[in-house]
Amino acid sequence: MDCLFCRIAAREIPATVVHETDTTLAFRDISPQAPTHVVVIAKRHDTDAVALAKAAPGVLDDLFLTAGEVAKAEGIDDSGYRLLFNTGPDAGQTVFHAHLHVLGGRPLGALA
Ligand code: IU
Repeated sequence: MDCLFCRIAAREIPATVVHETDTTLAFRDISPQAPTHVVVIAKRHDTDAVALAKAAPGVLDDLFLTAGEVAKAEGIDDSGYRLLFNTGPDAGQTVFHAHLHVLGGRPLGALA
């Protein structure tokens, strides 16, 4: 298995897990860009969010539901937070396994 996030999902590589469901795993990003920066991955492997939407749309829903649970647990559901999928190299996607960034805990400003 050469996919980093598959290996995290299999607990072969350590991560600071903050939430887990049957289909998703949420852990703290190792290079946080905001006070809260959690990555929500699907346990199944698809290269990006659109591929996941085509193959298993219910699991894409699960990513959002997990993100909402994370935001609530982090105390940022009232102040607001950003949900972000980087899709492809020009967007800065570096791990080609569908994942949703949850960013918050400070004003995030406009997107570039
Ligand atoms: P991206 O959307 O593919 O750029 O997001 C990948 C994220 O995974 C990025 O923010 C990394 O800091 C993060 N990450 C991680 O949390 N743990 C790791 O072991 C590795 C990357 I490698």
